[in-house]
Amino acid sequence: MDGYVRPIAQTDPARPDGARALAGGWCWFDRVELLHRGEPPSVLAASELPGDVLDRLSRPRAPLLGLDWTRPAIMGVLNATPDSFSDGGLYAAQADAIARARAIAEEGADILDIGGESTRPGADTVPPQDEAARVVPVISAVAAVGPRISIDTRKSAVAEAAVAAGATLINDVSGARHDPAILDVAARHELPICLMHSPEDPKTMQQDPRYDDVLLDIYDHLADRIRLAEAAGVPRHRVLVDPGIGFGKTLAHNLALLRRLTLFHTLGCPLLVGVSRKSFIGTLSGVSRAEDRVPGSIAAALAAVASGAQVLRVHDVAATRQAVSVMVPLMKTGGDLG
Ligand code: HH2
Repeated sequence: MDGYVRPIAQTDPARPDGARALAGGWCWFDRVELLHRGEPPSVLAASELPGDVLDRLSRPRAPLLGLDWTRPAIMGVLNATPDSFSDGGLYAAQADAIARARAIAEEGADILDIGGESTRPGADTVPPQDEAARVVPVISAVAAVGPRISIDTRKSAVAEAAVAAGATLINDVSGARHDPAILDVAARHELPICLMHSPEDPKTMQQDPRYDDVLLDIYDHLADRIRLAEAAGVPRHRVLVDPGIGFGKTLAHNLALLRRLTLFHTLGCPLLVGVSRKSFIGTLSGVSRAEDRVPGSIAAALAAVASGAQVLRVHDVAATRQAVSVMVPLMKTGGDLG
């Protein structure tokens, strides 16, 4: 089909005839926005879409790791790094990291995302053996605690070591650009992988980022990364996609992506979004300390839920969980999730 198709997500209990569930989840749509580069958008009835496009937008996403996507999943962040932007240094000592992982599990995280390399703007890259030494003992210690473990890494050797220690999801902020062999690790172990958009180099990514059309450029980029994953033996149903909020993006870029987030459902993969404590929240609210940005983070997370995002990556698990547990029943129409 010519152009980019963006479902217009709704959560009202009154659904017109012909409304379809968005990705089988809690939102529905009966109209889509049609986007073309350099042209004004137009709105079209969903019934006018070709059958395959409508099917990809409405079909429930395949369950992964026991998550069936009937409610948003919460991914709690654990940075086993000395320099992450919001909690760097706090959990660098392994005992502290392990205690924090247990606390995140108790707060109700569905997934625990453990990282040993900061990807904040300007961060230096960490040798794979140092990164593995930070994360593997933590993964081994918490693998039995409860939530699924995700390894936040750009490196195949770290992913391999993390999987051996008990990680069952790979979260690659470079979208397999930094080390494409990471796709082979996911393929070989038949594990899901999250492919995020970010510019090539985190060190320079915030220096005047530019796009022709941020939404469509990132959509095309992720579509390419999925094709690469499929070629490496990772089927589309095992790929999660993430537009990479805050990675090589200005405030205007982040807002453009979050406002039209539903476009990414057209890729046919579960959508993961990380807004937690990020600097755009500080810019919008005037709150400079990252740990004080919890209310703004929750507002942005709930906006992502209203766009049908299946996974929220957050630092404040208990607070987000409470917000989501109130939001979801307000959107659902008495068990009719169809
Ligand atoms: N954001 C960060 C790290 N990993 N992964 C995904 N899939 N999506 C994100 O938005 C994302 C991510 C950055 O946040 P944080 O982990 O707190 O900081 P740092 O990279 O400095 O460790």
